Amino acid sequence: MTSTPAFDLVVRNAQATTASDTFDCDIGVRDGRIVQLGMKLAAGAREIDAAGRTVTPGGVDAHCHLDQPMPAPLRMADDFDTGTRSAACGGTTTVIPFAAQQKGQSLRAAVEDYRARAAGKAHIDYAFHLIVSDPTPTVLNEELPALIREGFTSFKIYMTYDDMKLDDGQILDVLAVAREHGAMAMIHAENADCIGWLTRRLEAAGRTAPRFHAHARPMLVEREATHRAIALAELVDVPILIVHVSGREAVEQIRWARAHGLNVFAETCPQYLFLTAEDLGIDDSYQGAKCVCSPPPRDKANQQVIWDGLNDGLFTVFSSDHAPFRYDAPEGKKPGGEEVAFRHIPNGIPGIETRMALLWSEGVLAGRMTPHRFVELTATGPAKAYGLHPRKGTIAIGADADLVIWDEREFVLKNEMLHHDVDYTPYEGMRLKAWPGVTLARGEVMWDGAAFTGRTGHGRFLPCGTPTLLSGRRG
Ligand code: DUC
Ligand code: ZN
Ligand code: ZN
Repeated sequence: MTSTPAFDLVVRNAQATTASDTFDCDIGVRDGRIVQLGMKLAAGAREIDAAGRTVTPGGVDAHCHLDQPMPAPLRMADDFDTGTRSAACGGTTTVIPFAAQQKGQSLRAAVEDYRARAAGKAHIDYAFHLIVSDPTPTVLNEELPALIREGFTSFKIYMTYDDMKLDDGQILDVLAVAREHGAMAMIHAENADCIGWLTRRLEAAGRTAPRFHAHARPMLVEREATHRAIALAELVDVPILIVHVSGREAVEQIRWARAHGLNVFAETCPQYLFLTAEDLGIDDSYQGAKCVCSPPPRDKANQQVIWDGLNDGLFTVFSSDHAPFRYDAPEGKKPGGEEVAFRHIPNGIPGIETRMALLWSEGVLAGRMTPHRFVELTATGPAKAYGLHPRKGTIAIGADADLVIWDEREFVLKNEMLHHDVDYTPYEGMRLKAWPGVTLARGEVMWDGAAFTGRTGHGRFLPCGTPTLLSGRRG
């Protein structure tokens, strides 16, 4: 007589690593969830032997841009199909991209449009942050509170970009809604007027090559805006999360805020560990457009400041800020087919697939970071920051069976290995020491170490709860 297997899947002999512990166990999965952790579990319908390998929670990429509507001729290269395929092949099992409100558009319409873009396409689970660019009384009093109740519990505010930025009064209004309704406010902190002024001066001097993007956005403009964002949050008495922190001057502001007892959280991204302003060009070559992002990468000393902040708890979240624009394309870094002045180059770089391996390889395996800190930054922290924990971001009974089994092997990274729809990676030629050997999303194999094995439509929309980080004292 054959008996029904006790589990749909058992991952055997895992060296399971969470944000706090490492333990040897078998992981029993049923209906997409972890139902048992123990030694010598009964048989599963499918079994994967992880002997000798570390198993971490699947990554939660809490800042990525997929199929976000762009002004013509620009277009993002990755939609929910290619973007989540790429994420899964790199060990990420949850993404949180942005439903972006255009000025004049209702927030509800932006969410409905974005839900339609995602529907049936995602391979892994996804939630949405909102981008609030037009905080009308209806948005503030009706739409935002209702959307927060429906599971859109985080939103991003921009202090720069003409089509997105809010002035200080508007920011105060939006932060007050976050306070009243228990949402996490994410802030893009750069001073728009300083950037505009510097850009005009650079252009007047004929300095329009991609590398001057970094000259138009020195650390001072990030420092000033970070300081102002902290002051505005203090006034409203609400926690905030400063996104894509690039270096020392912003870090100092956040440390100051923390030292004064304010709940100021922070995120950083791979580009601030592995790129410098020199990657935007040491001459006027247009190739530097590949690394145009905001804030721009800084220098080696600032990379070390970011490593220190990752290790000492300054940062809660390590995201990709994947912004997929093709290099050699009229809808990408060469708008309309032209090599344009830096102010017209779409901001952002691809990185949804490389985020986890870069930090595992250069952080954990290079001895710069503990595996627990890696898990905290890539999975547990973002899940807590955005109301997805403990379903996402950990290895525990009841959590979704989102797992990465790591393979240690040396190789040279090439864009042709990746699964996004972008024609380059900024990390081309980097020597890495590891890559996910298997990615499981709710118990299904998405990546087997050689090929994408996921299923279109496997990914489900996740309504977010109140961010766990907000349950403590207020700022
Ligand atoms: N900066 C952003 O703020 N968003 C997308 C990409 C970028 O570089
Ligand atoms: Zn931003
Ligand atoms: Zn972004």
